Amino acid sequence: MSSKKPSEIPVNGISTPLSSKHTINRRQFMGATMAAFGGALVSGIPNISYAAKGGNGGGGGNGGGGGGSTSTRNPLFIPPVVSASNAALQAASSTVDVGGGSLSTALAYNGSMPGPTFVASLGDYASINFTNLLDEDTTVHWHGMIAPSYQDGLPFNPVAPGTSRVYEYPIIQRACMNWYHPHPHGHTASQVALGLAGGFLLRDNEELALNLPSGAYEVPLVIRDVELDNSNNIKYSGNSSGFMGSKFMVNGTLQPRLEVDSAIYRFRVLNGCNVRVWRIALSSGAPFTLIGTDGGLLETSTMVGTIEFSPGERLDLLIDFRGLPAGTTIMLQDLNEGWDLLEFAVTRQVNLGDTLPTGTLSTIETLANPVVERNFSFDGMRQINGKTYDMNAIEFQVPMGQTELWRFTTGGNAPHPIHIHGASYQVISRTGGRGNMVFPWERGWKDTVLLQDGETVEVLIRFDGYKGVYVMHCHRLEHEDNGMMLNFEVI
Ligand SMILES: [Cu+2]
Repeated sequence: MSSKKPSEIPVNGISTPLSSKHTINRRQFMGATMAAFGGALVSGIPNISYAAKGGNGGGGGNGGGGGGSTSTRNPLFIPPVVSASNAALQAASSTVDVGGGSLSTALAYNGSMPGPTFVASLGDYASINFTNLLDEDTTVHWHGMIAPSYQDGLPFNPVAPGTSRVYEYPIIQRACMNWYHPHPHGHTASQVALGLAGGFLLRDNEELALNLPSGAYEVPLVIRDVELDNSNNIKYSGNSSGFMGSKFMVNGTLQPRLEVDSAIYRFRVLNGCNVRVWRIALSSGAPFTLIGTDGGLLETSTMVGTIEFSPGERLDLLIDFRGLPAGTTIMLQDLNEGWDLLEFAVTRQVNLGDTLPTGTLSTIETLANPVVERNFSFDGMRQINGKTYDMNAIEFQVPMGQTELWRFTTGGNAPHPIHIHGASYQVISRTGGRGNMVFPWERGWKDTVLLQDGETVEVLIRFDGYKGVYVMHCHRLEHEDNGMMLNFEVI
């Protein structure tokens, strides 16, 4: 599935070029274990069985759970992990394994869906040579990254079919999970829905010092809905309102299953849908331990039973499987649709002595005292403040280093996930709609926040990165393509 060398493909979870003693111990431990298990979770190695196609919700199953299980779910794909220094990335029509050897055509980065998980650390220099092998313009936007305007993959800097360019920028921000996806004006929704997206993990010393679960115990989860045609190929069937698939995938796998040890796992979660808002919970009733959001770690962890998050938003979650006997299964569920998104199957009891973090995770500067207020109304399905996107217009200018209050409202047609490029922001209030509150998963540094009907959301923002033109837009991708987007310039 991937053009990467097998050595770059982790058995399970996210390997990282940085390591602490603790990390190495865990990885060695897991490596030995996985060898004993025959590497059943190695993604991209189809567990060949084409029988029993067409289960509910996610489609085909193959009975390939391993370990004597009768599960009809498919091993969760883990995208290859690649250093962002001197990397190559291609977007092309590809054939991908959507679970248990069932093949689909899709658009993919480096033949992998999701694309490779890039990893870089604060102070590194990302350099990614991108080639567009699609038959239309695309860009690669590094969602959440603080990058110069020309490196940000903006719609006015398209990469034509058959051409290449290098995206390069220093990593100047704290540890977090960003992601990358196309951002060409008018074609973002279809390209993303057809498969183009990938994770991008940033590391720093503050995060490393916490000794959070790593290696096989840190797993990305890109959760999205999907539509398949009669030949099992991924298709795009959106309209100007949006795209809602009738099935779901986690990391490109239909009906996925992840075998876990009785240990604490760290999940790096992305809502990769065009439109859908997920409301996740565990079937066991156990809470998630939320440790981070879009822009990295929270100040302290929070236990939460359900989390609602919209396209583009990320969650850094710990799930505690300690003490659970082998044979235990727990579903990660979406309460909005009643879908069992991912089955966790405890297959092995271990005693790592791992504990949930207590106390301070991170110190976050609190933005305060805005000197300018700006109001943005997200109206209909294509307008901000009564205007559709004009690629050649700069709607306003923002001085570097100035704290501002931006207020989002909507006249309807939500969900509108509001995403700003070029800086992270802090959500300070919500009124109306779901209530007068900022949810626990909206704390810390954010770059995307959900605006539902009837809501007004206020954020404080300060641009400290680069001068230049950036965009703000609705991350309901069809709304974005329709023109619910604007340019502004940091001066
Ligand atoms: Cu919208």
